[in-house]
Amino acid sequence: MESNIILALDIEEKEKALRVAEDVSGYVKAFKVGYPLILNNGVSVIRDVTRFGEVIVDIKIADIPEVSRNIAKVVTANGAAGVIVHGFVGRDVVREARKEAKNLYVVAEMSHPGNADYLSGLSERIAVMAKEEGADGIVAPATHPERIKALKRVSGLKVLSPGVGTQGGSYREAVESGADYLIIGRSIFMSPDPKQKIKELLSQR
Ligand code: BMP
Repeated sequence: MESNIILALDIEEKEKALRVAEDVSGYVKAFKVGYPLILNNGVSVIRDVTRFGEVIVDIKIADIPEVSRNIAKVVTANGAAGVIVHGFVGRDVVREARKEAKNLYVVAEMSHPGNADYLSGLSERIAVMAKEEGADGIVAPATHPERIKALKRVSGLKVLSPGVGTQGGSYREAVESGADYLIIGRSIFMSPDPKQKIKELLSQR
């Protein structure tokens, strides 16, 4: 099934995460694997999840360029089809991470209230830089769908958008605002029937 949902597997327990991944396999575009799963189970858990679909690793890389490149290299060697890097750390970081990631996604703006403290004032510049450095997409918030539209317009990049469901964003509004993929976690994996939940969301398209 053609799906625009990236399931955030923010689950610490490997067996549970793999059960959910198996259940929804074929109904998601990819799985997003991050700190909760990797810190508790080791980097090899990335490969485990790839049995059920592509994996985008989200440890929001935000280090100096050389270290960032090496982090991207390690997760790619362990099966990551894509890597997420923070944009606020600068162009040189994105450029180095680009060298090792198969697909690179840059966080331009975040979905939580604290985004307004600092990051939101930089988002347009980050999005343009991401495009110039050859990123495959940006991350922009479904909690503020007008920002999806604005950041897509300035960058021309694909938008991966978190914030639907538990954080208050609407699937439909995010899609209508131009989100290419929706990153969704709790409202799917904590529901009694994750696959059914995904089908319901997709039927709103
Ligand atoms: P949930 O649907 O449970 O709120 O999960 C959202 C996911 O998207 C989490 O994995 C979180 O790390 C990620 N995310 C986010 O919520 N906002 C952002 O701005 C960037 C993210 O990567």
